[in-house]
Amino acid sequence: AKKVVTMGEIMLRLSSPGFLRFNQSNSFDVVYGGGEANVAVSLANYGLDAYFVSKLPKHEIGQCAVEALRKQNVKTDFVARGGDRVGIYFLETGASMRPSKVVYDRANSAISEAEISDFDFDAIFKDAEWFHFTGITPALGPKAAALTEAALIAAKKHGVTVSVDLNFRKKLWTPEQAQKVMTPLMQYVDVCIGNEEDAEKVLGFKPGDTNVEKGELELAGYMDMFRRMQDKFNFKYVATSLRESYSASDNGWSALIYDGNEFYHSKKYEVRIVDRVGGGDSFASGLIYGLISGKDYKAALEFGVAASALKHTIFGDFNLVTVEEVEALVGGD
Ligand code: KDG
Repeated sequence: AKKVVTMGEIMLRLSSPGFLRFNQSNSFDVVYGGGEANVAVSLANYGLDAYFVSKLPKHEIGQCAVEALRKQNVKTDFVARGGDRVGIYFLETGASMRPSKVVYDRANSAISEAEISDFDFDAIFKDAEWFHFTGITPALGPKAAALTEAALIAAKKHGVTVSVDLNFRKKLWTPEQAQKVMTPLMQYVDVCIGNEEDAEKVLGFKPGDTNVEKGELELAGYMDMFRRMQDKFNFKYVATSLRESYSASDNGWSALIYDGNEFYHSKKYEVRIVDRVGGGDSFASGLIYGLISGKDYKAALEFGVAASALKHTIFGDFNLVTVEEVEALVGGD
């Protein structure tokens, strides 16, 4: 199978059960997740040789995180072991007009303190076809930013295609910091994925003014923004998933891609949300899978948006769906 690589932080996710508020809850549901780990899990579930690169402590909780990946057939050969902390994130799931809440407890996690010398990037990228990273890892601190750049340089040396999910995380850094660190990394990127907020905060791009009411899809504005992004960075593709309403229970869910010449807007799904965390990651992984497996970019986008629509129905960060299940949704009316 084709070799794909993602790099980042996998965290312990502790969520209050059901829709309990944090201060009502006497227990937490335990799963593991993190933007790039979620993508690795999806790609492994689609049958690719998906390697996750990270660093995790040698203790039992670090081991649990490794096993959570292995259980999904993610290859953990390049997970360095050491350091003291597994990052944690607490999740209070929102409902209706009450938004979800996330509290991070991830400072000084093993991956945020990892050294470039913890990894053999020549071995990691040997015979690899694809490398995916996100704007979360460089936000963990200067060491993680340097590690990301080292990985990108190595990936390009090995002729690997690179995708980024810009993934702005306001609790980790400011837009100014994000732009300073992320802009120079765009020279290594072939496929850029990011919504309106990400493009603005991470790269300083805003959708054009389109006079469309807030809450509706501002497609023309996105198109204008994608054109300018592609112009500046020469991406092969720019893509985003699009959420049409801001209510927490019902959402129109579609996606848009630009190939430097033409735009394509996917079919739209009405999703009822069980767990939206990882929705963007499942879109990125579906798009990557589609492109890697030789679909044209429109079909790859349809695969990505269908995969992501399914994710909304699945508890936890990981999108536990097969290629057949996604294809069945793509093929349906
Ligand atoms: O995309 C999902 C992520 O937001 C979630 O897994 C947690 O990685 C995470 C982060 O840093 O926010």
